[in-house]
Amino acid sequence: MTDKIALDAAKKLAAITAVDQWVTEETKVVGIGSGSTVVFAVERIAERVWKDGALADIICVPSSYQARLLILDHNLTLGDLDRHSKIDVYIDGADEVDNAMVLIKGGGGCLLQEKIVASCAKKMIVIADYTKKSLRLGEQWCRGIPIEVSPQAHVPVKLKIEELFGGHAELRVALMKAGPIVTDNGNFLIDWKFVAKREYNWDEVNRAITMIPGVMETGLFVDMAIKCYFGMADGTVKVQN
Ligand code: ABF
Repeated sequence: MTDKIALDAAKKLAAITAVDQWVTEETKVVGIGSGSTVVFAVERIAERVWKDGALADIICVPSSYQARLLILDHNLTLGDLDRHSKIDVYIDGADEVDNAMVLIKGGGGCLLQEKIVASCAKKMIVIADYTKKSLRLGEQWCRGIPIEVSPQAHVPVKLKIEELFGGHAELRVALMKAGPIVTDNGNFLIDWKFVAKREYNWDEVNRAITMIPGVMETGLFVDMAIKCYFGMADGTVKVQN
């Protein structure tokens, strides 16, 4: 099997297992994350609705433009936080998950809306392939921690983060340096490569970075997810609490 096929199989397994466990007849509102793993979760929800005739009235609240399109493409009911601000369960992928269930997210460019939707959910469940599992952050995600910033503030925010916590922060740019990547919210992204060997208190780091004027949100999700389902290379699923 090629890497891509193996990874997709692992993502799909994690997604199906988590959806079957957490999206039940009692679930009224489900939050839909972003990224390639979530595609399999939405497919599974749609299969349950359209093939099994289950989950008839389920409402799906998106965390990105991609998630919105996924919901519409699968003919599921699109919700929003104005009408559905109490979400039963939020299902999303991650770039890296450490042993304490701290997540790095935003590698695909979505994080601000994801964190807002996650914060409205009673439970956040992470689905990922085996490459996302780490003992400590930095083992897997060499691109760093994504931080969404107001375009005007990207230089001062970068300098402030480097001064406070070391490492190197850089503006995320499009291929061929065609310009900065712009998020769904019209902001820029900074990827902060922290010092891998340094011991960080991620809760404190997250709070401190969030306080810098111009920062919209960080891709550090601390104390948010309650369970992570990893699809493993051997066809099993590892569940982390
Ligand atoms: C989004 O998708 C991002 O927050 C996260 O970076 C990424 C995970 O993507 P994938 O499932 O494609 O690995 O949720």
